[in-house]
Amino acid sequence: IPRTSPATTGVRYLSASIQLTDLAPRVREFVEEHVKILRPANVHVCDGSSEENQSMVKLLQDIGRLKKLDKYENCYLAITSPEDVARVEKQTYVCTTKKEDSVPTPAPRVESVLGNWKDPQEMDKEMESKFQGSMEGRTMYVIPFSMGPLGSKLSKIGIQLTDSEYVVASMRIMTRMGRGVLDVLKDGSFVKCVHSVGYPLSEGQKDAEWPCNKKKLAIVQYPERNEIKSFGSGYGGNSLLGKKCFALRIASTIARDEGWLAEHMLILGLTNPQGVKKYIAAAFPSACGKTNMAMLTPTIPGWKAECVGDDIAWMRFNEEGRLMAINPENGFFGVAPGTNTGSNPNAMGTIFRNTIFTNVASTSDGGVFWEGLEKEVPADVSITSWLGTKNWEKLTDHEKKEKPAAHPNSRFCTPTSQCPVVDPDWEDPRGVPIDAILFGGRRPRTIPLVYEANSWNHGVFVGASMRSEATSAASDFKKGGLLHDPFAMRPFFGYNFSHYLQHWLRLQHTPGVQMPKIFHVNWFRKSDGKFIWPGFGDNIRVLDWIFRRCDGEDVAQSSPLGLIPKEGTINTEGLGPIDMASLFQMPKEELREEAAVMEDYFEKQLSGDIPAEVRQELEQFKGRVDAL
Ligand code: GTP
Ligand code: SPV
Ligand code: MN
Repeated sequence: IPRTSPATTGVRYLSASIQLTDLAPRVREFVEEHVKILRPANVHVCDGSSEENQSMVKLLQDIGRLKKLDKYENCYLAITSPEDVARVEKQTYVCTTKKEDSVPTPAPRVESVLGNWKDPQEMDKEMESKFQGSMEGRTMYVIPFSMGPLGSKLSKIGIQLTDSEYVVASMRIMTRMGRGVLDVLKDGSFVKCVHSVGYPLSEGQKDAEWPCNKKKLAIVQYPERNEIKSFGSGYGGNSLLGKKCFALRIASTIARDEGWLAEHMLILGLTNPQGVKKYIAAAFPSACGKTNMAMLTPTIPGWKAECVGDDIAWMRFNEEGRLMAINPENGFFGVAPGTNTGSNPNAMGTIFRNTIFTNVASTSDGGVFWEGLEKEVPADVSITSWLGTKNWEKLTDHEKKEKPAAHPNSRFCTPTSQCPVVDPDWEDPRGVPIDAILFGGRRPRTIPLVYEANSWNHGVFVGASMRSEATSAASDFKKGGLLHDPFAMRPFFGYNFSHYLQHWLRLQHTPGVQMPKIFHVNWFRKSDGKFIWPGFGDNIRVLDWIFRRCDGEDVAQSSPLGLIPKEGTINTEGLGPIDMASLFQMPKEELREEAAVMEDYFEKQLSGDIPAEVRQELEQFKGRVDAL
């Protein structure tokens, strides 16, 4: 491997404990093949040791990409380019030989909103031209990582090549990474992940503060080959390839073929005052409350909530027919704004050690700040916004709204093991048994606080019909408008959504299985522009009702959408005045509109491929609305 002089590029090399010659043949071949294309100045195989991490973080500080936050223990701040702050759905592709394996066929003259397909060979050519020499003047890091506990039968291994030190340091938090993975892998097969920020350095060229390449962005999944190629972005879901690209897009395809589920879901353990424990999984779209619910602090005395995962669940039936879930991740990549001691004390108890913050504001006492922390920073500190505005605290309220201190999609990247309420079984290689699956989203009107699906088929229809207000987690949409986001998976399907529905419907026919109950929740109902429901820790009141439904208690009554709580069966003790009636109001005209929107969406997006069961559930829903 050619080594340019470190002095010419400013790049410093880390001492390597793993040599290329130590690698198993398949891994070595993958690396060497890409060295020829990417032409890095150096190659470093990550062993995952703390010494390696310390040098990596030192290097990141030397090149100015991380700033140490002196107020905390081993915490750092990264500020990205303002052009590289969220996932990019329009430039995200799934490439399969046949188009219909990736995306459903929409009705004539309708554009699909359920994923972008491209022919794999055509995409290979495009990507190869982007990748030619794209690591010149940089180090290529080789990251062996495991999604799921190392060695669990439910886990899968990937190897990511990257030219971003920020990615290496973040992957060390988000995944189990390093030498141990190579030992488990031996010469087995792995998901091949190639990532470049797309900003090569010629001799003597000064690096960008946050190298990226917006013009040539592409995030590409090849499910038939278990390969991922990502170019041009250093941000979260675009660059930490174990997360959305692997654990959702690639894994959902593997799961289809092997009869399990890879979902955008949190996993939470709940113990009631009688000491009975159940686990639930919940799918809410990006920035709609998964991390918060995963770490919930119950406001009803006697309840305990414990966190298994906050973003992704891999679920598979065991021999006893129980749906067992693992969290394939090792860290939280959580939304910072809104996090505070009131809303999420457990996140606050997690994030001030060994954490990388991205695009939050910093304070003059070496700390961090974001919207929601107003009451938790000392009065005399000055705040520098993520965009570099000094004395941000002195701006007018109007200016503060226009130019928030932290980017709305700013994040913390922190180890799961540090969570004060991490579940004792969160790394159990067998997973935890799931009793209920929740869907939800931001619905200011029409959709009640909670309802239960009438059956598994109805539950699949409920998941398919999900809509939610757009958030800052994806850069392609204006905040606020209602977007379809079936199963909270719209940006993450690795295969045709119509086939995905069939897969979900099929699961109930697996011999001897016990299906979880399905519910829909909505913490975001508004009146006069304000949330009606207090949310956060008070969501335990809804979970308590769900728990009782799982035990078969007679606390539900029918409604057009599904089973809703009988009057007085949601525990509101100690809540103060709350307009429960508004939370459950379902005006006939709004339900009609809801049904019409669903029908239009299915017909336009799935055209002739709407599964019969889903069509039937839609007709039944329309019938129930008409009968009102
Ligand atoms: P991703 O990491 O993007 O997948 O997001 P997420 O689903 O984990 O969302 P998260 O829990 O980070 O919440 C996003 C935003 O929703 C934050 O600003 C929270 O403060 C807010 N939020 C979460 N739960 C509630 C709730 O129960 N009520 C209200 N009103 N807001 C909430
Ligand atoms: C999401 O957008 O759902 C996230 C953040 O969890 S990212 O990793 O950027 O996809
Ligand atoms: Mn997410």
